[in-house]
Amino acid sequence: MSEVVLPALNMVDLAGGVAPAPVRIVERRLADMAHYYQDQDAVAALLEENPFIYRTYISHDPVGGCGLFAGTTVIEPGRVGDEFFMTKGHHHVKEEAPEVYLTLRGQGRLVMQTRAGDVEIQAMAPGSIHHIPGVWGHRTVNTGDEPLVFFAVWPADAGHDYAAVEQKGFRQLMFAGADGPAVVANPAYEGM
Ligand code: PAN
Ligand code: ZN
Repeated sequence: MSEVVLPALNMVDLAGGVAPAPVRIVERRLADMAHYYQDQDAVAALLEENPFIYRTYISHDPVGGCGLFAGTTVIEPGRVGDEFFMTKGHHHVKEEAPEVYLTLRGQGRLVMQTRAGDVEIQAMAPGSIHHIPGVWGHRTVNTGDEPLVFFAVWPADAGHDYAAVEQKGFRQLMFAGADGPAVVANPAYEGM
C-alpha cells in the first residue's frame, strides 16, 4: 500500500508576509542581481550597503509527491536609481507549468513576457489574483512605499529557468516617473 501524504499547515503573517516555519528561505540582495538594473552608477553607490531586495519563504514543498510548491515573496520598497526593486524573473522550464499569485500587501506590477516577446503587465494590490499561463515568464516589481507581499502556488515539476531573462532581459521595465510608476522600454532588451 502506498504511504499516505500528511496534510501540511503553515501560517503567513499577512502584514509581514512571513511564514514562521518555512521549509526554506531564498534571499536576494542587490549584489545577487546587480547586473539586472539599468543604472549601474546607482548600483555602485548602493553596493556597499547591499540592501535586501526580496525574500521567498517556501511554506510547502511537494513532500511525498503532493505535486505543488507554495511560497510567499516579500519585496522591499526601494529603487536602484529610478528603477523599482524587483525579482529576477524567470520562465518555467516545463513550458506548460502555470502559476497563481495572490497579493497580500502593498502595490506592484506583475510583468509577464513570452519567449517570443509578447508582454502583459498586471497591477498588483491586496486581493489581486493572477493566473500566469505556462508560457509566460514572470517578474514582480514593488512600485509602492511598503513591502509588496504575495503568495504563489506552482507545480512541483515546473522548474525555474533564469538564464533567458538574465541574458535577454525583460522588454519592459518599471521606473518611477513624474506621475507615478511608468513602463519604460528596455534599451538593452535582446529579443529572439
Ligand atoms: C515565485 C518566485 C519568487 C522569486 O515563487 O520564485 O517570487 O522570484 P524569482 O524566482 O524570479 O527570483 C515563483 O514564480 N515561483 O515559480
Ligand atoms: Zn514561477
